Amino acid sequence: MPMIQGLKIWGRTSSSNVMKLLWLCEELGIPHERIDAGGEFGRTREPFYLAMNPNSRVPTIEEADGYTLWESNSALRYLVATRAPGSPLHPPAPKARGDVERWMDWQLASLNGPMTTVFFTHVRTPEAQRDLAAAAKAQGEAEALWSILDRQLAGRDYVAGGFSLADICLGIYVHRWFSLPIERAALPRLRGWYDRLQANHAGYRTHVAVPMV
Ligand SMILES: N[C@@H](CCC(=O)N[C@@H](CS)C(=O)NCC(=O)O)C(=O)O
Repeated sequence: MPMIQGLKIWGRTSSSNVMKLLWLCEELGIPHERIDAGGEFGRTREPFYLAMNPNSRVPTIEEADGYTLWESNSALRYLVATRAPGSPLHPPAPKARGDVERWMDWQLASLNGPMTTVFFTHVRTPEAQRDLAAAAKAQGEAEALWSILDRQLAGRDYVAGGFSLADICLGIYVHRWFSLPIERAALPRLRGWYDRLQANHAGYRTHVAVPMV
């Protein structure tokens, strides 16, 4: 399949959801141009951006033919479908695909809320304004969820067996979990998976396992 050219990724590199796409592009060798948007770069409330993404959020991807897509997990699926159809990163077989997709959905539906609270409290909120009680509650919720993933990783190198989009969706948060200045329960299989992502995936080291800002 000839590589499709002209992909643009709109979004700042410090966004965990942008990181997912940059990591996938490195895994699959997908050529792209990244354009800063969101956070201190603004742009997301300008009419041209709102026409692509009415949520004023990053990432948004834009194809050379004008097609645009938001929601990072949808963009991951789309990029595999258009650049690497049949890839084990998003396996075509229904049961294998189900195993990957449920963890992608779990990241957005379950882990996203508590992890966002913990991360924003400790990294993006000035000390005097931190709601430490809310952060502690969210940390407890996050730890219970990470314990579920720790059990899932028993006997598996990656979340759904082989390396997949599930690892990309969840890998962005496990770096934050182990880097935040908090006390954590020992979850050795989770830690082993985090170490494996760093050891085996250059895209993870470059785009995800970086200082938190
Ligand atoms: N569910 C959306 C969430 C997008 C989102 O919340 N993005 C954050 C950055 S991770 C954002 O745009 N924040 C505002 C900004 O950067 O201006 C996705 O997965 O793409």
